[in-house]
This record gives sequence, structure tokens and C-alpha cells, in this order.
Amino acid sequence: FFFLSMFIGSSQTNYEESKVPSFEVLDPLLTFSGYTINSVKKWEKVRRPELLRFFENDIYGKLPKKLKINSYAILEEDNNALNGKAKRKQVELTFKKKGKTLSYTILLYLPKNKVKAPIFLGYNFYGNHTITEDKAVIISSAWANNNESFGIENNTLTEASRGKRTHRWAVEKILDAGYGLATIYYGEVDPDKNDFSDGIHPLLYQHGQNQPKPAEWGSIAAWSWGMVRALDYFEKDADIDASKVIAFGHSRLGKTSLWAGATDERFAGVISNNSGCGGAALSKRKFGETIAVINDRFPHWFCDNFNQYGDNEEALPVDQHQLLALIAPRPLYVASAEEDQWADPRGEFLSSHYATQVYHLYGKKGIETKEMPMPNEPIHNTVSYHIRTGKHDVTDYDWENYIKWANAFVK
Ligand code: GTR
Repeated sequence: FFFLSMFIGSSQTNYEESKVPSFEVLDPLLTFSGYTINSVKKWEKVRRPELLRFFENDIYGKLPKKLKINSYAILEEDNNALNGKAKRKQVELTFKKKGKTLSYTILLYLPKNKVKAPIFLGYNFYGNHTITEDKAVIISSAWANNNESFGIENNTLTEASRGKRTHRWAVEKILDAGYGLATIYYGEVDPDKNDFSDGIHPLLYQHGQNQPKPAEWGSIAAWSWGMVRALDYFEKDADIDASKVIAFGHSRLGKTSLWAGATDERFAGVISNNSGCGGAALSKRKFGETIAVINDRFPHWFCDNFNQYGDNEEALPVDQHQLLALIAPRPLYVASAEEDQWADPRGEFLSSHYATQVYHLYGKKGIETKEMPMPNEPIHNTVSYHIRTGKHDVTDYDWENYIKWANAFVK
């Protein structure tokens, strides 16, 4: 993506720190009407709601809140999965509205002999069966992006892609640390293409509607909704500690985990792995991917109102550090990769630093310094950050740090 994007937007794409425009960092504690917030109470009553409303109306889009799980089914269960290490469950959630149905399947690995496990919940890009070699994992029949190296043709997932993404999911490390892992194929909730007739969309429309209004949901909001409904299920599952669910996501799915954590305070912690533009990175820096470029390439990700800020970041009365602040006081981990300049690592770092101001209101520590750490030198507080060597990806190094942070601040 990095190299491709260098060609696509070459005239506008900036990778030089000296060319970052100067802009005023918006104070998370200053209301739109100019009032300074100095207490948790006022943050929660006044400022947090107005920020949330802005992100909802102008960036990710609002989603009808009424659609709840209609039924769920345990498709399959095994108490001796992964060579006896885990309990595996595959749970299908079903939603119904006006004759339309949507189902998606959660793959769960839970530490054996543990009552009520804390879990990491995160979407995968190519199906639950790609995250493990485990033959029992059901292959999704939902639409998938073609991918030659995964043997995905005709937008159909097959055995050929089983286990192709194991390196991104440190399942054993997670289990050994006493956590469970829940994952969902994001294409089951909404296929990742500019098409509002498929996935969850038809269930969200009012009578006669066939596309979201300018302030209504894009795919990121739709995917976040899927995580929130999974959390509803976890509250009913006796094997899971629903008060300890950590929303995890990489890249576009990191934008998604952030939005899920901002909109639903039941998430006990949030991880943004290389989420970049429209995720953890500050938009006003216009470094790497920008609003204009992301909306052009992925017109379905955000709500249509977001288009007005393309090449017009100055007009934005918020920036992404204020999205991070919506997660306070809950533990938050923002991670970057050195070679992932497209996602603007410095913008992700500064964003976690500026969000820390709100954590201070709650007496929590975050990213106290404006000095970016060296690669592979993590800063661990309630708000944590690291930049690791390597490319846009999820690695064991990332997971080792997420587990350490979760042990210290979530568990
Ligand atoms: C890129 C996109 C990024 C990021 C990435 C991904 O093409 O420009 O914002 O979301 O995809 O999800 O892998």
C-alpha cells in the first residue's frame, strides 16, 4: 500500500516532517463554545457528548441503535482445541429486520479451565480460518477481496487460505497469558466495497431508503457496530468476562476498534494497531494518507459529511486525538510501525500524547512526553504507545506488548 500510494497521490502525499503545515492543536478540554472543562463531571456531561456527536455526524456517521441480536447459535464447540490448550467455540449471531437477515460468526479460543476469561476481540481481513491452522474453523461464505497469494478467486474463500494469517494472531501467547481471543471476518458484517446494498446495510434502512444519509454510517461505523453486538453476546456467555473485553484492530480495522471503543463504554480497553488516517493519526498534519485520498479510494468507509474536509483540514473543529480522548479513562494502546509512513507514526504518537490531557482529569497517566520514543522502546501507561521496526502489519512483538499492557491496566 505504501509504495502504491506514493504513485497514486504523489503530488500531494507528504512524507517530510519539515513540510507538515503548522496548525493549532485543538484542546480536548475546550468546548466548541469556548468554555474550559476542568472536571470529570463536566467532561462527561458537556464536552465528551459534543465531541462524540461531532465524530458521529461528520466523520463516521450515525447508526440506528435499535438493531439487536435476534438469536445466536453455538455452531460448534470443542473443549480440547489447539492440542488441548483451548476451548474453541464458533458462535453465529443473527439479526433480522423487515424480512432481511444478517448472520456473522465469532470464532472464540478460550483458555482452558478458566472461569470467565478476559478477551481480545478483533476483526480479521480474510476469514476466521486464516488466523489459525485449526482445521475445524468454518470457512465463511461471505464476499471476500480477491487475493492471488491467498488463492482467493471469484471473491470466494476456500481451504487455500487456511492459516495464511497466523503470523498476525499470537493465539498461544494470548492463551498462555490467560486471555481468550474472539475474532470475526469483517466481510460478514459488511463486505469491504463501495456498495450499500449488502452486509448489514439493508437492515439499517428506514422504509424506502437505499443509502445512508450524509450524517449516517459508513462501513467503519458498520463494522464497529458488529463489535458492539458481539459484546452483547459476550454478556450472555458464562465463559467470558464481559467487563474485560479489549477491542483490537489493525489498520482500517484499527480505525474500527477505536470507533467501537469510543461509542461503547463497555469496552474495557482499546488497541489501535497502525490505524493511521481516520484512526489514531492527526488529520491536520496531512502526512502520508490524507482525508481527500482516503475518501477518494474508500468512499464507503466514512459518512458523506466527511468529504467536506478533504483538502480542507483547517475547517475541522476536531482532530483524532479527541477521538482517542473519548476512550478515557479506559486503557488505550496506540502502536505504529517504522516503515508505515503512510499511516503517519508521528501523528499517531502525538495524538496519544494530546489525548493524555483527558486521562489526567481522571488521575491516569498516558504519553507524558512530546519526544517520540525510539523504535522498540514502548511507553506503558494507561495510554500506551510503541513504534516498532518493520512494516504495516501485526507481529508477535505487538502482541507481547499488548499483553503486558493488558496485564497491568485492564486485568
Ligand atoms: C490502506 C488505507 C489505510 C489502511 C490500510 C489497511 O489502503 O489507505 O488507511 O486502512 O489500507 O487497512 O490495510
